[in-house]
Amino acid sequence: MQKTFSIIKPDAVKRNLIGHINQMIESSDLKILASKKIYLTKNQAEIFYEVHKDKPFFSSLVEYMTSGPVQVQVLEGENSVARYRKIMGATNPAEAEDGTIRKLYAESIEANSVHGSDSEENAKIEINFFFSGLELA
Ligand code: IDP
Ligand code: MG
Repeated sequence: MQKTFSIIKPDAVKRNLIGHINQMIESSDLKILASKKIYLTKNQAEIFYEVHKDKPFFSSLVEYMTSGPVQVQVLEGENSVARYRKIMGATNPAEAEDGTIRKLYAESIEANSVHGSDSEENAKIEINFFFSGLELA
Protein backbone atom coordinates (compact mmCIF):
# COMPACT_ATOMS: atom_id res chain seq x y z
CA MET A 1 0.00 0.00 0.00
CA GLN A 2 1.33 3.41 -0.96
CA LYS A 3 0.22 6.86 0.19
CA THR A 4 -0.01 9.95 -1.95
CA PHE A 5 -0.94 13.56 -1.27
CA SER A 6 -3.79 15.38 -3.01
CA ILE A 7 -5.08 18.94 -3.03
CA ILE A 8 -8.48 19.93 -4.35
CA LYS A 9 -7.52 23.44 -5.46
CA PRO A 10 -9.44 26.72 -4.96
CA ASP A 11 -11.18 26.70 -8.37
CA ALA A 12 -12.72 23.30 -7.64
CA VAL A 13 -13.63 24.03 -4.00
CA LYS A 14 -15.34 27.26 -5.15
CA ARG A 15 -17.44 25.32 -7.66
CA ASN A 16 -18.59 22.70 -5.07
CA LEU A 17 -16.60 19.91 -6.72
CA ILE A 18 -15.08 18.25 -3.62
CA GLY A 19 -17.71 15.52 -3.66
CA HIS A 20 -17.53 14.92 -7.40
CA ILE A 21 -13.74 14.67 -7.35
CA ASN A 22 -13.72 12.42 -4.30
CA GLN A 23 -16.26 10.15 -5.96
CA MET A 24 -13.83 9.74 -8.86
CA ILE A 25 -11.00 9.04 -6.41
CA GLU A 26 -13.00 6.47 -4.42
CA SER A 27 -14.45 4.73 -7.42
CA SER A 28 -10.87 4.27 -8.67
CA ASP A 29 -10.27 2.22 -5.53
CA LEU A 30 -8.14 4.79 -3.72
CA LYS A 31 -8.95 5.25 -0.06
CA ILE A 32 -9.21 8.77 1.44
CA LEU A 33 -7.23 8.29 4.65
CA ALA A 34 -7.41 11.90 5.81
CA SER A 35 -9.06 15.06 4.50
CA LYS A 36 -9.39 18.63 5.73
CA LYS A 37 -10.22 22.06 4.39
CA ILE A 38 -7.57 24.70 4.97
CA TYR A 39 -6.71 28.18 3.78
CA LEU A 40 -3.10 28.32 2.59
CA THR A 41 -1.06 31.32 3.59
CA LYS A 42 1.23 32.95 1.03
CA ASN A 43 4.24 31.59 2.88
CA GLN A 44 2.86 28.03 2.93
CA ALA A 45 2.03 28.16 -0.80
CA GLU A 46 5.52 29.47 -1.59
CA ILE A 47 7.13 26.65 0.39
CA PHE A 48 4.86 24.01 -1.15
CA TYR A 49 5.66 25.14 -4.71
CA GLU A 50 9.28 26.10 -4.02
CA VAL A 51 10.48 23.84 -6.86
CA HIS A 52 8.73 26.25 -9.27
CA LYS A 53 10.05 29.49 -7.70
CA ASP A 54 12.02 30.49 -10.82
CA LYS A 55 9.16 29.82 -13.25
CA PRO A 56 7.37 32.81 -14.81
CA PHE A 57 4.02 31.60 -13.40
CA PHE A 58 5.22 31.28 -9.78
CA SER A 59 3.74 34.48 -8.30
CA SER A 60 0.46 33.96 -10.12
CA LEU A 61 0.36 30.34 -8.92
CA VAL A 62 0.87 31.42 -5.29
CA GLU A 63 -1.85 34.06 -5.64
CA TYR A 64 -4.26 31.51 -7.11
CA MET A 65 -3.50 28.86 -4.45
CA THR A 66 -4.25 31.40 -1.72
CA SER A 67 -7.41 32.78 -3.41
CA GLY A 68 -9.72 30.49 -1.41
CA PRO A 69 -9.80 27.36 0.70
CA VAL A 70 -8.35 24.06 -0.50
CA GLN A 71 -9.10 20.48 0.55
CA VAL A 72 -5.87 18.64 1.41
CA GLN A 73 -6.03 14.86 1.47
CA VAL A 74 -3.98 11.72 1.96
CA LEU A 75 -4.88 8.90 -0.40
CA GLU A 76 -3.87 5.28 -0.05
CA GLY A 77 -3.83 2.35 -2.44
CA GLU A 78 -1.57 0.12 -4.44
CA ASN A 79 0.69 2.26 -6.64
CA SER A 80 -1.37 5.29 -5.57
CA VAL A 81 1.15 7.95 -6.67
CA ALA A 82 1.09 6.93 -10.33
CA ARG A 83 -2.56 5.88 -10.28
CA TYR A 84 -3.77 9.21 -8.89
CA ARG A 85 -1.65 11.13 -11.43
CA LYS A 86 -3.41 9.13 -14.15
CA ILE A 87 -6.86 9.89 -12.71
CA MET A 88 -5.92 13.61 -12.52
CA GLY A 89 -4.81 13.88 -16.15
CA ALA A 90 -2.19 16.17 -17.71
CA THR A 91 -1.28 19.52 -16.10
CA ASN A 92 -2.78 21.36 -19.10
CA PRO A 93 -6.46 20.37 -19.34
CA ALA A 94 -6.27 20.83 -23.11
CA GLU A 95 -3.92 17.85 -23.13
CA ALA A 96 -5.69 15.77 -20.48
CA GLU A 97 -7.26 12.46 -21.46
CA ASP A 98 -11.03 12.05 -21.54
CA GLY A 99 -12.49 10.98 -18.22
CA THR A 100 -9.73 12.54 -16.11
CA ILE A 101 -10.44 15.06 -13.35
CA ARG A 102 -8.62 17.86 -15.16
CA LYS A 103 -10.32 17.15 -18.49
CA LEU A 104 -13.70 17.26 -16.78
CA TYR A 105 -13.20 20.13 -14.37
CA ALA A 106 -10.03 22.22 -14.87
CA GLU A 107 -10.52 25.81 -15.96
CA SER A 108 -6.97 26.46 -17.22
CA ILE A 109 -3.38 25.21 -16.99
CA GLU A 110 -3.11 27.16 -13.72
CA ALA A 111 -6.59 26.63 -12.23
CA ASN A 112 -6.44 22.91 -12.92
CA SER A 113 -8.53 21.71 -9.96
CA VAL A 114 -6.18 19.18 -8.36
CA HIS A 115 -2.65 18.47 -7.19
CA GLY A 116 -1.08 15.03 -6.82
CA SER A 117 2.40 14.08 -5.66
CA ASP A 118 4.78 13.14 -8.48
CA SER A 119 6.85 10.54 -6.55
CA GLU A 120 6.65 8.47 -3.39
CA GLU A 121 9.45 10.56 -1.87
CA ASN A 122 7.61 13.83 -2.54
CA ALA A 123 4.36 12.28 -1.29
CA LYS A 124 6.00 11.67 2.10
CA ILE A 125 7.35 15.24 2.25
CA GLU A 126 3.99 16.74 1.23
CA ILE A 127 1.95 14.57 3.64
CA ASN A 128 4.24 15.53 6.52
CA PHE A 129 3.95 19.21 5.59
CA PHE A 130 0.16 19.18 6.00
CA PHE A 131 -0.72 16.31 8.36
CA SER A 132 0.46 15.15 11.76
CA GLY A 133 0.95 11.48 12.60
CA LEU A 134 -2.12 11.71 14.82
CA GLU A 135 -4.33 12.58 11.86
CA LEU A 136 -3.17 9.52 9.92
CA ALA A 137 -3.48 6.96 12.69
P1 IDP B 1 1.43 19.20 -11.88
O1 IDP B 1 0.47 19.86 -10.94
O2 IDP B 1 0.71 18.48 -13.00
O3 IDP B 1 2.45 18.33 -11.19
P2 IDP B 1 3.57 21.16 -12.25
O4 IDP B 1 4.39 21.28 -13.49
O5 IDP B 1 4.22 20.56 -11.04
O6 IDP B 1 2.22 20.37 -12.64
O7 IDP B 1 3.04 22.61 -11.90
C1 IDP B 1 2.45 22.89 -10.64
C2 IDP B 1 1.23 23.73 -10.86
O8 IDP B 1 1.62 25.00 -11.39
C3 IDP B 1 0.23 23.18 -11.89
O9 IDP B 1 -0.63 22.18 -11.39
C4 IDP B 1 -0.52 24.44 -12.27
O10 IDP B 1 -1.46 24.82 -11.28
C5 IDP B 1 0.62 25.47 -12.30
N1 IDP B 1 1.23 25.58 -13.64
C6 IDP B 1 2.05 24.68 -14.24
N2 IDP B 1 2.44 25.12 -15.45
C7 IDP B 1 1.86 26.34 -15.61
C8 IDP B 1 1.89 27.32 -16.67
O11 IDP B 1 2.52 27.15 -17.71
N3 IDP B 1 1.16 28.45 -16.46
C9 IDP B 1 0.44 28.68 -15.32
N4 IDP B 1 0.41 27.80 -14.30
C10 IDP B 1 1.09 26.63 -14.45
MG1 MG C 1 3.98 18.85 -9.88
